[in-house]
Amino acid sequence: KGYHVAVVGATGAVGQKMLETLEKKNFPIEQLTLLSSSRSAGEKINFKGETFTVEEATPESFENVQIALFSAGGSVSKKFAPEAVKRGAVVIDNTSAYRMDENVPLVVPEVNEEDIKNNKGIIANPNCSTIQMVAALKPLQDAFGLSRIIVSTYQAVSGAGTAAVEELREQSQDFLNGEELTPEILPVKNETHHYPIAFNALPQIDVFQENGYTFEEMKMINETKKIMHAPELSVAATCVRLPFFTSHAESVYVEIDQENTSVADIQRALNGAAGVVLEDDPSNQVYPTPLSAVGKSDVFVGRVRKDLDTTNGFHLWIVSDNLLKGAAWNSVQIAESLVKYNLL
Ligand code: 11C
Repeated sequence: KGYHVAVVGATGAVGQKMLETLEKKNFPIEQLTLLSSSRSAGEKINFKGETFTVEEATPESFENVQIALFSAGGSVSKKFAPEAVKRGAVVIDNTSAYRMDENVPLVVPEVNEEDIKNNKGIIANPNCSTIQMVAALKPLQDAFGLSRIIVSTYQAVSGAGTAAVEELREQSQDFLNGEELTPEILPVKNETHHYPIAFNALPQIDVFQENGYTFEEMKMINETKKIMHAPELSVAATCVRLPFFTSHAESVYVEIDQENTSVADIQRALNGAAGVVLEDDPSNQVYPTPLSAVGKSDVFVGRVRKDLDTTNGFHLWIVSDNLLKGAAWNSVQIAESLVKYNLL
């Protein structure tokens, strides 16, 4: 027995990874509907050896759909998610449109899987940089309690979409050829100023908010508190775009509630935790990197160190494929949880 699954934004970077992940994890699908904006309608996509034609999304596209995976931008989710829900589908939304809505569970299955039981038709998939951080920190929250997080990110261009990936590719060649650079996409497509990403670092991901933080930074702050059920947790973030294609890396400082905890205690809590792989052996230069995480579903943690000036602070390095655990895989995991709890 399988389900009628719709993928909205099927031709985008995340949509394609969603289809790859559904296929790879052998999610039970009886019928597949691939949807997009009018721009990409008509494109052909192969799934499990069968060719599907992408259709333009309309409200009627969701008739009889049981699970709708959305990844086509917030405005598409705002327009069509309620239409899908009205027709009986459960929406798993990979945009920021509904994440902070109190009627919408925001879910990373390793952290708060049971929250899906409270869904009213829409379940939100968090921002990629948030997902990998909370997945790695959940075992520490459970074992020791968490009071503070300070994170700096090193984020791949694929987080900004396929146009940003192309911009990095072309700009890198132009830079090495000594040609003049004409940035048009990064840091934010619709902003006034654009800066080169090739051989550079851009301390802006998404638009600035009134408090001086970017929207990406505020997502990490607000989503983390919601997912971890920890409104009192202190969270600060600095989000930076770097010139590599896939996987986000994060330098994270955490303060735990217990004193006298050792690096070995932290490593023990992380080792074997669901979805987390410890790669931490400085004596053999073992630690994760963005390239070593590409194509993998897990969240990798290395460089665990005790802070030298506090009694309860630790530093960690967290890396994961932003298109998989950060987006497609987490969404498919939520779909698996819906099946597991018989919520369809
Ligand atoms: C980036 N984290 O790397 C963003 C992309 O809210 O789902 C994910 C945007 C989102 O630019």
